[in-house]
Amino acid sequence: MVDIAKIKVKAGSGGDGKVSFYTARGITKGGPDGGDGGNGGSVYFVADNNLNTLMDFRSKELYEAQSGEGGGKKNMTGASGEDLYIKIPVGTLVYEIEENGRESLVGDMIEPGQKLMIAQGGIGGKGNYKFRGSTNQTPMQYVPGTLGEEKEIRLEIKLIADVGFVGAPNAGKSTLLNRLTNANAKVANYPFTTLTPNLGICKLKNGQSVVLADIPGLIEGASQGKGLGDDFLRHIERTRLLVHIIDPLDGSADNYVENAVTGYEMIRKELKEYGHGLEDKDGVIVINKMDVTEVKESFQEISNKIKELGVEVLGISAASGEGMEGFLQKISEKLNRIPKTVSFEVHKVVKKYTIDNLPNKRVVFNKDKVKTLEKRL
Ligand SMILES: Nc1nc2c(ncn2[C@@H]2O[C@H](COP(=O)(O)OP(=O)(O)OP(=O)(O)O)[C@@H](O)[C@H]2O)c(=O)[nH]1
Ligand SMILES: [Mg+2]
Repeated sequence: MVDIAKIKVKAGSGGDGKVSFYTARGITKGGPDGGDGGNGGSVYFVADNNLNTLMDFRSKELYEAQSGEGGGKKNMTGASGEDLYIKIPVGTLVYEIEENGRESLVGDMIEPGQKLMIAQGGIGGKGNYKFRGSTNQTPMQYVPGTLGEEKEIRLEIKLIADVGFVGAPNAGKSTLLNRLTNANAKVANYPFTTLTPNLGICKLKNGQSVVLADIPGLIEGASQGKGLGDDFLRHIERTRLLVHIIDPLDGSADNYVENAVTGYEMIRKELKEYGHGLEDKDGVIVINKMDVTEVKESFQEISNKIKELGVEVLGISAASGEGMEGFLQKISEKLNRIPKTVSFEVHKVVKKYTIDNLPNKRVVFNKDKVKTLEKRL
């Protein structure tokens, strides 16, 4: 899954205003008739539900909207440049990279169809017709079109889900996702089966639909790049609730209680190292593989030990379905108490210029035209 991309966006320039004078047979000193330039096209991002990767942005770097055309004779306004709409997956964050390399979040595209203007098209200049007046009957002035905005952008997908599954490799995260949803995540008896996140929708008893996210396994030192690293944790940053899935069989044989406790602590530590608020998210802790006798027999002791750490655990079996009802009940209760805040605070609003607040509006005298006109007069 390509979930990060860097691109450049460039809006179209505005067309220049024109300097011209009306001519017709027999009329040599016609009045000014230079039209205005057309506006340049702007660049927009649009959130699209049918996309789930930023792969396409790997093969193309520059995204450019069309420029406006220059003004014409007979006071004709130049054609406007067409806007460019770039589709990106729902859940994509849009960062603007400033010249000093700093990034600011300018958009969080969480609603399908959501639009964000990322680069405004240049504004068409004014033709000399606009400068006519009783004291300026042969105006040589025009306003050139302004340049379109140009930006460097970083896109980053953070999946939108209610509940995120975290745990060591092989703990049974994908098995649990497949049991509860229509997902068909790959399951296998070796670590790092899941390489990219899987989503599934689970219908709760109260009719509520909950989006579950299964992510790759975390190991000790993931924050230092061990295993698959911890970048994929970004995909559970938006979740409202985490489910820790613990496999007591993971570790030394006969030491199931110890395995479970250290497994839980390892995940807590890695979440903390990652930061971004994951450590503070509410969680449901489950001991998986309760269908295995050894696990079942150690469950009470595991539960007591983990309770000493201040948290409660549930016993489930993703494989047999044991404990699912209580598990879903718990999720439902917790979610009811957690507000749906899935978006990130956007720091900077993209400036929107009009002809009145243009930062670089200039009036230019058309020298060539002055010469020809001098000749003519
Ligand atoms: N006995 C038993 N085996 C299970 C259970 N849940 C998962 N397994 C097995 O454990 C192995 C790992 O399961 P996965 O669902 O792929 O584990 P995962 O946590 O997604 O692993 P990664 O994707 O590698 O992080 C598979 O062989 C599963 O069949 C369970 O409840 N009981
Ligand atoms: Mg998996």
